[in-house]
Amino acid sequence: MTTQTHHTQVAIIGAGPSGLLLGHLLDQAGISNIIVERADRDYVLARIRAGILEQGFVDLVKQAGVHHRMEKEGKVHHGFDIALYGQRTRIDLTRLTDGQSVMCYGQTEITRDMTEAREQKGLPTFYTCHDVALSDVQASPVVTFEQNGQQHRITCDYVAGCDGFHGVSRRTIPEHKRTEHERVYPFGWLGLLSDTPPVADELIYCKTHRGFALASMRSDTRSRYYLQVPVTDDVKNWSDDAFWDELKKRLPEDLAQQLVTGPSIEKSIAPLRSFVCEPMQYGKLFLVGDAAHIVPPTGAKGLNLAASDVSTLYQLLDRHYNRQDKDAPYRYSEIALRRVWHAERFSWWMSNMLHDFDQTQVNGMEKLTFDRFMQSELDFYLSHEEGQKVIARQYVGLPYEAID
Ligand code: FAS
Ligand code: PHB
Repeated sequence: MTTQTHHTQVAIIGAGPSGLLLGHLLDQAGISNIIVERADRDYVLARIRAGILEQGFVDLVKQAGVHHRMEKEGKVHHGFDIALYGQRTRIDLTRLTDGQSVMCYGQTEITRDMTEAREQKGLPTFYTCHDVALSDVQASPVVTFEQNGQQHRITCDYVAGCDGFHGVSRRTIPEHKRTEHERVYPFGWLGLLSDTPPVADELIYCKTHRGFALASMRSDTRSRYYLQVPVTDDVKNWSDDAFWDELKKRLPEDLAQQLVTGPSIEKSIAPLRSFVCEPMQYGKLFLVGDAAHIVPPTGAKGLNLAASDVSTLYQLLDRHYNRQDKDAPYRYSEIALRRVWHAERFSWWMSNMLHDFDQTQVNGMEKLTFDRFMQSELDFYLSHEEGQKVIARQYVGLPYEAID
């Protein structure tokens, strides 16, 4: 069977939020792109993940022209609570950051919006692609794959690896050319989605002796809750009733009494890790979003870091193609990594502050001692305006680096 050949300026691997957002911005700049996605369209659109968008992400989505439903259905949040053993402190984001806020709008929704907008533009997207392989990425990149029994071959100027933590792009960089930094946490997040009204108007991050819990939401009628569970736990161990009973034990008492429960729409356990691959590029291959880095979701940074990578890469490719700055793309990794490491540290810090490390030995110290240190550090931050400002400034997202 003959191989179908294609050419484009930028081949994008992965039709998740990174790939879709990059594709829209490149198209707007007149830069041709093709997306190659391993899964089928419905599978990608069914994934339930992040819920909080930084202003930088919201601005990019507006720039890409795919913001209409987000503006109608998304909810601006001006603060969130941290409940330290039942004692709630509100982090007033807007006051502490001179006017900034975050948008509560599910990743599932923004992925659908960008997918449908791409289809309306008629931009080429291949789903259910098997054996995706990248070659010659240092000189003249080629992407090959098989779809429905047909072999395909894409020649391109650049490849954007937007294929997540388990994708093919990072593995294309020779091992001796990349350094991987990783910390795996001894717990995961058991998430539940339900068509029940949220227990509060804003998010509540709870630190308790029974472990961490998060009360989040997707709308006024759809809630998203998380419980810290041992990394060895299995979602089959958790009936809906068991989940609701445990959540009530971790929420502040007044909220536990007003919690509206109901059947789960989705329930799953996500492992937690901190991970960074350096550098984030190799020749003409760029790693974007989860392909390059992972954060524990405690700081709501995963999806938002992907957006700042996209912003940096799009601007550098725009300079390359439209302002004859031929070397611009080679600055990507250095610029992107500065913001990545800030978000990695904040996410690690929030995770250490808010979770119960159920190991007897943590960092060589007795668990109780470690927990007491963590509790007193968080107590210090929450009880001082300066400390709350540090949390607020990072939660709304540090500024994107200006590309001069
Ligand atoms: P994604 O993983 O979203 O997308 C990668 C795409 O590439 C997928 O569609 C995949 O099918 C495709 N792909 C993979 N391999 C391929 C190959 N070889 N060829 C072609 N395509 C391939 N972040 C938060 O901020 N808050 C949260 O609460 C939160 N919860 C999460 C829960 C889970 C279970 C996971 C896994 C992540 C969570 N995250 C959260 C982080 C998440 O939102 C990511 O940051 C976000 O999905 C990053 O988007 P992408 O970089 O596009 O990667
Ligand atoms: C979510 O709503 O899924 C969510 C919100 C904030 C987080 C993590 C997850 O920090």
